[in-house]
Amino acid sequence: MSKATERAAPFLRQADDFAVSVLEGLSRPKKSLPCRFFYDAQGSALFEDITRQPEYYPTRVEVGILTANAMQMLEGALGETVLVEFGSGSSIKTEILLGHMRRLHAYVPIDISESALIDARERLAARFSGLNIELLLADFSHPIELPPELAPRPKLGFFPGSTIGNFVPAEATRLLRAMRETLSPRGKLIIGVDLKKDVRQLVAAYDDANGVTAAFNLNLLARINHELDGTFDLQAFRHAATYEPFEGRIEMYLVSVKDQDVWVAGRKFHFRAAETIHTESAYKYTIEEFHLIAQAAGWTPLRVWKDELNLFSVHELVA
Ligand code: AVI
Repeated sequence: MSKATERAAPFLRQADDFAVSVLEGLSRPKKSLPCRFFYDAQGSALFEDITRQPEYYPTRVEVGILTANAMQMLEGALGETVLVEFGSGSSIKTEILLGHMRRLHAYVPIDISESALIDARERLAARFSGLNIELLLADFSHPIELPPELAPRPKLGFFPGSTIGNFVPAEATRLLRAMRETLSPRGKLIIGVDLKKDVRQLVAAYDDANGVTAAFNLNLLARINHELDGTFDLQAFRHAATYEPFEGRIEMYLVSVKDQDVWVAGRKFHFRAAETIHTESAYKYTIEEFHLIAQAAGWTPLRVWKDELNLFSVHELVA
């Protein structure tokens, strides 16, 4: 077992968690599946592909904001800081910050995918020679104990991508509180948050013309088929994305195109024609709405950076 795996062992129950969550979610009167299970190898590749679709503005716009403002974002963090990234994945956006950090003590990417962590370390080590990279295999939704030698140093958290939007506001608050705990004392967080905007633009971002988001959504059923002995016919479900203005969120669904039975892990589930499985919510915030959530989690919001079209925001929060 690697050093990273050892540290994270208590958090790594993905396999059991998947079976229990799927059976529980499909047994509800309104069927649902948690979006955290989108990201098997195929799902992660499809997500990367989504970020390259013309309609999916968040990645492109956030990269632009980070590139234009990285120096400012890092003001006051140029000392012996520890950069902690939550759900680091491929660490692509981190390179923008790392390019501007001269006296970084260590970079700590946190992710539940050991292969993503190892790949990212390889790429970053090649580009930033001498960079101290401490992989942390863990679920960032709980407070995480950093290695003791790093804990007392000033810490800069990084949580890009508007992943915070995939949590309902109460969970988002809990998550931000856990991050504050992980980063304390002397913590600061740079976090990407997608903004409310024209409904057509929002829906298009989650229902691209090339059908990549549809394939990403349907891959969840393929994953259930492979890992839980499921019998989902992927042709018998279609992808749907809607914007709920009252909740301020995109909702993604898989819609049964006919009356059908599906078996999962030896249990039978019935789907009526047009019955839905809710697979993801993506909350969109105004600056003020996000400030309230951050404050409820004990953070003090400071600066905010946006693009010219007000599509996306990057916030600076201090503990
Ligand atoms: C990872 N997360 C921020 C993406 C989002 O925009 O909510 C996931 C996604 N789902 C469909 N497209 C992208």
